[in-house]
Amino acid sequence: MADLTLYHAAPSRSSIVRWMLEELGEPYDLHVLNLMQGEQHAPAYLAVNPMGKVPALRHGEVVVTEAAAICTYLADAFSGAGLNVPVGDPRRGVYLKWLFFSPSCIEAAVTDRAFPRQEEPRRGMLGYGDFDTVMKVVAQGVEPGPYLMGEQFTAADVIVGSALRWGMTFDLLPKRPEFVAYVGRLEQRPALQRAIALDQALAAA
Ligand SMILES: N[C@@H](CCC(=O)N[C@@H](CS)C(=O)NCC(=O)O)C(=O)O
Repeated sequence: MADLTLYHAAPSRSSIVRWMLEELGEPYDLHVLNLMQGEQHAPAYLAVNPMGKVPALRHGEVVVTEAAAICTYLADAFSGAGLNVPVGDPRRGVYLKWLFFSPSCIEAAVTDRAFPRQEEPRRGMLGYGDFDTVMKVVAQGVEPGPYLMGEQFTAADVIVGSALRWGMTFDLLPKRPEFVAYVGRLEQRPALQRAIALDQALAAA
């Protein structure tokens, strides 16, 4: 039994964490939930994640939920893999910005566009401001490449890259050339290719 257990459904946001685990190369167990059958709302799982959502990660006695938090945690806990920017390094500020930017700005902007509100909220009241500004900021972030932190691939690429891959797959965000080039670079990574293949096999089983 591995020290790490991913509560998972394929494909879903827990696929982001599966990619991260494949990047780390650490052994992990899967606890697969059938979302269609509502297993995420069973009391046993609500004790793990009271939100009734995947992913959740158990590491020994520690339980972490929220994909971005899990990837941040894993990058720090297994820092030998070089996927974090450690405390004390001045680059950590930008690294954390991207880890938070994805769930708080990219995902919020994309889902608001997919499910429009009845009334247009004031820009100043929305944490992400507006969709076009979010896209422009991300494009500026990924354009220099190869990764968000330059030559170093980090957990921030797993998070932001997953949001861009998912968003473009479902036509929820524009296929800007900067996004296509960046996601193309990420898709060359053997760990992402492994995670995709493993999830496809799981979904087909
Ligand atoms: N904020 C969460 C969102 C997780 C989430 O929405 N997961 C979906 C799958 S992609 C889920 O578990 N849906 C099942 C449900 O809500 O019943 C994160 O980023 O980890």
